[in-house]
Amino acid sequence: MGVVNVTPDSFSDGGRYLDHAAAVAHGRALVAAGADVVDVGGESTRPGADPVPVPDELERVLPVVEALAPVVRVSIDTRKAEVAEAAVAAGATLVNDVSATLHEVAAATGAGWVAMHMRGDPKTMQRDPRYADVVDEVRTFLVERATAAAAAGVEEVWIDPGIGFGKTVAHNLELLARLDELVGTGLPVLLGTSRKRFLGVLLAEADGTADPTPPGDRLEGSLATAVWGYAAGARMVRAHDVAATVAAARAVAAL
Ligand code: PMM
Repeated sequence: MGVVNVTPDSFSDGGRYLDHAAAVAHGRALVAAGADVVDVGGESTRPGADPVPVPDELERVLPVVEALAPVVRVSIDTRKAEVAEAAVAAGATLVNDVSATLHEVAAATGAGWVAMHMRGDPKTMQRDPRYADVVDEVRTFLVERATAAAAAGVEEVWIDPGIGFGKTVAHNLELLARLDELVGTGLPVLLGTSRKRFLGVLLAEADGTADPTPPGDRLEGSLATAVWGYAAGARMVRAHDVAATVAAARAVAAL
């Protein structure tokens, strides 16, 4: 799953694809690089981000969804029912839902659905997140959400641990180390580690630097965790660096 953020403020590519033509060209480039799905989002979910009003989000994403849907499977990355509905009407066939609340939209439209785990909302989620057992809590939540979606009639349900969404570096590492417990639910797992901050922290530690390595320099960590995820049984990885991730995924598949 390649990422097209039509936002001014996403942490790794904010502002680059706010222009529709640039976003569509980027989506096409991701397809050429091997993406099976292109995930279009119009609201940044980086920690501390402000919500975007529905009309603005629609204006950002709909032309991009429309242009890419004939070329590739499009998922819509949103927390809003109105945006998910309109994007599916424009050709998206997967609702990538970081709020894990939109299964009714997927049921009503026939789209697939990704339930991602997040603690709180992007504005507050990184304020001292705590769990008794992060993997148990995330798994229990996702299985409950997936069961509700299946009962509502959604035929394609993915689960995603939501790396970086209300989690410390240690929580993220524990979720990755025990990813097999999510895979063991039998539900297909989507994993998004690409360029995330915990990788910046790990890479900086490895370099002996105090500040996290910047998002554009986190490729090695992104690839290492994508390979780790595929090896543990994740079925899809959400990535910014698609060509490298596809090459790595092919190597894992050969094994
Ligand atoms: N991460 C981001 C946005 N959407 N969706 C899913 N399903 N999983 C993720 O891990 C995820 C997501 C944040 O990254 P971005 O700002 O680069 O899009």
